[in-house]
Amino acid sequence: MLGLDSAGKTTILYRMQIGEVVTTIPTIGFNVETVQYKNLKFQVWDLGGQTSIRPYWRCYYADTKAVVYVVDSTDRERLNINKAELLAMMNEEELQDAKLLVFANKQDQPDAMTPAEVSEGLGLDTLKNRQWSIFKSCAIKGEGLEEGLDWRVPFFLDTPRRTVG
Ligand SMILES: Nc1nc2c(ncn2[C@@H]2O[C@H](COP(=O)(O)OP(=O)(O)O)[C@@H](O)[C@H]2O)c(=O)[nH]1
Ligand SMILES: [Mg+2]
Repeated sequence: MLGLDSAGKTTILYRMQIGEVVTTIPTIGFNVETVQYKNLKFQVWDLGGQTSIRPYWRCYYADTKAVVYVVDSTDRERLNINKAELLAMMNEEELQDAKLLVFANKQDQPDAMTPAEVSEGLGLDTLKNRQWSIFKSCAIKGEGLEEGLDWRVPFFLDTPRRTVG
């Protein structure tokens, strides 16, 4: 789970209430929050302006099934930075098969951009060969999180579909 600082990632992690949030600081010095839930492991950290440590992020890409990208929908000023960060991340070799779930967060705010505006600003339409989805959310009220993170849905977990018949 990634996004710029203050997007709402930590809030989402705590709202999910699926396990204990553990914060670790790797020696190279960025915070990684982790929640382990059954066979799922969420790892969360902030993107933005950390070019020197960026190569170390690789250590966390292994077995990534999905990238959850959280956007502060009121933050029009940094929409371009969000776009650059997200597209750079999606270009990473190890993440080529990862699905992308975007939360257009802080929808309770009157000046929040709609998911369509966020999608447009991030350039999601330009992503090739990528399964992606965008949901509106309000992390402080816990709204929209289940719709997005519903791990019973094959989109998120990549569980094989069972055909009934
Ligand atoms: N109004 C509003 N504030 C939110 C929402 N989600 C998070 N926040 C607030 O935004 C700030 C940053 O949230 P945080 O989870 O720490 O962001 P992080 O840096 O991405 O982990 C905190 O003050 C949160 O209470 C939301 O949906 N609506
Ligand atoms: Mg945080």
